[in-house]
Amino acid sequence: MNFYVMTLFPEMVSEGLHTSIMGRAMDAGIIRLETVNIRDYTLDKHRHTDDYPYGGGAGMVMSPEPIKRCYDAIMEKRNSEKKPRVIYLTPWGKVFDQNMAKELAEEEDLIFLCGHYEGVDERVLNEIVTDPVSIGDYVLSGGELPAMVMIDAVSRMVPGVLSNEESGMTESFENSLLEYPQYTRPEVWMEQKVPEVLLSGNHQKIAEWREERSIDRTLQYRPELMDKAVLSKKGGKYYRLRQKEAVGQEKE
Ligand code: 6GU
Repeated sequence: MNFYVMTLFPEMVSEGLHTSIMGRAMDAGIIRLETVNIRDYTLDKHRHTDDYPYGGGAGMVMSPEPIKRCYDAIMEKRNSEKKPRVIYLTPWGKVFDQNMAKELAEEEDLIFLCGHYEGVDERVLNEIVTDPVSIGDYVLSGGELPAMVMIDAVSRMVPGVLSNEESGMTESFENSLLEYPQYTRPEVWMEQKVPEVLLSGNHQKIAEWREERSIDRTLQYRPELMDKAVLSKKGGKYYRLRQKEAVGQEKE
C-alpha cells in the first residue's frame, strides 16, 4: 500500500512514522510512505503557500495552485488509472474510527492533504478531495498529526503488517469492549499484587476474568460502547448482573 502525504512539514510526518511496527512494515515493503512538500510546487520567488482570506478575517488561507500542482505530480508518479481516494484532514470532516481504518486499508493508494493556517481554498478541495476526515472533536494546528494517526491505524489493518500475535490484540478490540488490565513481573509491586487467577494457569478462568474486567472498564469509561459489545454467554450474564446492581443503586 502506498501513502502519499502532501504537507508543508514532510520531515515531521516521515520521521514520526519510522518507528517499531510502521518501520518494520516499510522495511519489509508492505507499505510505502512518500511525503511531498507543497512548497516545492509554488511558482513565485518567495515560495508562498498561503494568502489573505477574501472577505477579511484572521489568519491565512492556503492557496489552491501549489496544492493542485503537488497533487498532479503525485498522480503522474502513480502507475494506476484508478482515481485514488484523497483525504483532507480537517476538524469538520467525518470522524475517523476503526471501521474507516479497515475500509481504507483495502485501497492500493491513499493521498493525504494536510492543511494549515485557517484552512485551504475551497476550490482545490472541490477539485481533488474525496474524503474530509477529522480524528476527533478538538482543534489541532495542522493536519500532520491526524495524517500520522490515520496512517498508523490503517497500516495495522493491511495484511502482513502485524504478526499473528499482534493481530490477536486488535481482534480482542473487535468485540467493542475495552482492553482488560495487563500485568508482568514482579508479582508484587508497591504493595499491589497481581490478581491470583492470572497465576493459576487455568485458561478458562483467566478468559472469564478478562472478559469481566473488560466489561467493567467499558461500563466505567465508555458505556455507550456496550450496545455493540459481543459477549460470551457468561459475559452476558455478568453484564446483566452489573446492570441490576446499577438499577439497585439508583433506587437507594
Ligand atoms: Cl483532521 N485537523 C485539525 N487541524 N484538527 C483536528 C483534526 C484534523 N481532527 C481533529 N482535530
